[in-house]
Amino acid sequence: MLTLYNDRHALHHGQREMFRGEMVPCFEIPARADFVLAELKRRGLGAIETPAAFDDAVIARVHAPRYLDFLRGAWDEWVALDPANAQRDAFPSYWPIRTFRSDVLPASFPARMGLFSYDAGSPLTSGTWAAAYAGAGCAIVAAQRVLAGERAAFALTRPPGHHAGADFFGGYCFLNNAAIAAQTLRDAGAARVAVLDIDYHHGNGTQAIFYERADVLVTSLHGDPHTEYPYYLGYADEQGAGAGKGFNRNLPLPRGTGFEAWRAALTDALAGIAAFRPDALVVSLGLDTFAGDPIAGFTLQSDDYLRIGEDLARAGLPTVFVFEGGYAVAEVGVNAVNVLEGFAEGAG
Ligand code: 6XA
Ligand code: ZN
Repeated sequence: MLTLYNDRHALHHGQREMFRGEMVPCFEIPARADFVLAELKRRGLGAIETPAAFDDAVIARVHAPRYLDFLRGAWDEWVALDPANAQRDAFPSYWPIRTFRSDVLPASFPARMGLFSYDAGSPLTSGTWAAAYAGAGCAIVAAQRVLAGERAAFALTRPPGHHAGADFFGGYCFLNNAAIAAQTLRDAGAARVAVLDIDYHHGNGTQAIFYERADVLVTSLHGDPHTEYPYYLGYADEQGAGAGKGFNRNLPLPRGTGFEAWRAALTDALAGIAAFRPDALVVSLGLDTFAGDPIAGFTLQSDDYLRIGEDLARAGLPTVFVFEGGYAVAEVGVNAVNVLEGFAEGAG
């Protein structure tokens, strides 16, 4: 399988994140992608290419211009507040929760930091924009290559993307790579695109971006938001709105769910996707469903990921895989590549 990769991902390197009242070392680290890359090479799973140049117009079709302006300049504004900030990652401190205005763009950088985010767990670093932009490029080119005839392609990107909304970051995500891949497919002629999110966490950003659209079906399997991040979205009764009514599907599962029940939900998800008759599939490939994941609660084993790949291949669709979460760093390479290999073998 073709992989699109850019080593600029490593420019995003958060030091610490807020976790239950203390600053702890970041879980979302460059080594995650390094392990996946090394495993791809070790198993010789196909060509690994770095997009040279790409048309970035689709990014502004997914994300709001004022958010993109903010992200591009955020690090310089952070350092302009205090030169000592060059040594510290940027975090929001204030958020415009209910009753506050979000239509006004405050001049204050810390105020805009909160306007464009929803948690304190997502450090913004000197290289965040460069890494996220290069990652979006991998997603765009992966989608283009699939349209050009590849059966599947893998965008090996970080930071991840599925929590990022049209105008906010959070959950380690800044640009929504899966949404960007789906929009690329749509713009190039795919009439209907399905996004299937199999990360442990609900892809609230992807859901929100497509919530009122009937051309992109978003289906997500994830830990029940009653107890699991991102808590405030991802419930089964969220089925889309307006023209998008019926085109969003959430399958929350209790913490502790093992592969048998998880796979039954995947079968259910794939049946819904087949009924939608999409022209292409985007898979938000999170590996934090693994039993050994430090911040999640399902109990999948490494071999299970081969079966997942085989199940996905049976959908018979041109498929773009986009890397999302997965923090058992030593195993994330094997688990990710197991999905891709299972898919490649299943696709025959
Ligand atoms: C809160 C947990 C963020 C979850 C990130 C993730 N700091 N999302 O893996 O898929
Ligand atoms: Zn996750």
